Amino acid sequence: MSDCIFCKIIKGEIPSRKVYEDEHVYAFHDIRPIAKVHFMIVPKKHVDSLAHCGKDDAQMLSHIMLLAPKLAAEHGLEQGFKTGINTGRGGGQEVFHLHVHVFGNPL
Ligand code: DGP
Repeated sequence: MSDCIFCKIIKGEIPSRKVYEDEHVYAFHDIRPIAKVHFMIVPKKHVDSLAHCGKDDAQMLSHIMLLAPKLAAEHGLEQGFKTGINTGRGGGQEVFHLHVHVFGNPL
């Protein structure tokens, strides 16, 4: 989507602090962190939200969820972390490109 801020970040058109990248996902630090470590894992394919995912997205979703503990541990959160997926205006979603927040404070 041409006017999507996360699509622009994925394409490198807007700078970000990269955490991880592969063929399917891009992860980067949140610009407004709510913990010492706070990054988001984002599918490269534009999907508005979790509520817009279908069966075809199952592999992408599991890939993101399995990456979360790995990337969290690599960022000092091996003792634990929180995840969050804000969905829709009622769920407090601000950026309408699916993303999983991973955040926490290293012990
Ligand atoms: P939400 O849609 O409410 O789940 O959260 C969107 C998050 O995206 C919010 O915590 C702030 C972050 N954010 C918004 N714009 C940018 C940006 O341009 N760069 C980065 N790194 N983060 C952003």
